[in-house]
Amino acid sequence: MQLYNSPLSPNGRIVLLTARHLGLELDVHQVNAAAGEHKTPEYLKLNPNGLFPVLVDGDFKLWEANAIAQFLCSKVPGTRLWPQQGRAQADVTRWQFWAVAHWLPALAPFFREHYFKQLRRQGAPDEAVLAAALPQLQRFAAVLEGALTGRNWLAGDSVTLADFAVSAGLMFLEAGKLPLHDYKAIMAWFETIRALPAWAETTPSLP
Ligand SMILES: N[C@@H](CCC(=O)N[C@@H](CS)C(=O)NCC(=O)O)C(=O)O
Repeated sequence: MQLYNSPLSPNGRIVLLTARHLGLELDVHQVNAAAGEHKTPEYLKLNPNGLFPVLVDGDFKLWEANAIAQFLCSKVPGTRLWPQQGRAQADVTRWQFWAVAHWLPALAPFFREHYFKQLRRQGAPDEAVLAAALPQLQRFAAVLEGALTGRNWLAGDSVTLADFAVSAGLMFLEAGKLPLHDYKAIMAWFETIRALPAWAETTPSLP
């Protein structure tokens, strides 16, 4: 299977974490985003959205990171990353949707302003953007903090795709100056995630 990705993509990180945890080898093609490779007609045949990650498995092209993560789990029957029982599976799915709908959009202004702007030499962080983004981040961080209080994992009693979907954006905890350090349960959980071999082995060296 081929994965089209960028090492700086939190969504791509979900796929890399999943593959590594499952012990699946992916042939990773690094998309040259700076050159606009993901907007070329050839790439748009893989993903008409012009985004990464994309998985190619024979004649099957799959985009959306969490769908890819679920698909990878289907290659490893019995994996606890993606439980098959109704409620347990729905619990994991709930966090995957939450991460896409609420969590990553709440984090993104912070890593855009503090990290990507600097990388692209686009000037200083816009304090007005950061101030406007803070209430949403606090709103959803409180939800996550509540869910993790007294628990090691987001869903069930072992690591699942829920943990990967929600933690991936925290790859920019320091570089994006994410204001999450006062959330003790989130920080404790993230330390546990960081200690997983899959996390360490998929950590890019940030330019
Ligand atoms: N919901 C999609 C989001 C994909 C996405 O937004 N990818 C970003 C990287 S994290 C991207 O391709 N950015 C390049 C661009 O916007 O041109 C997924 O989960 O795969």
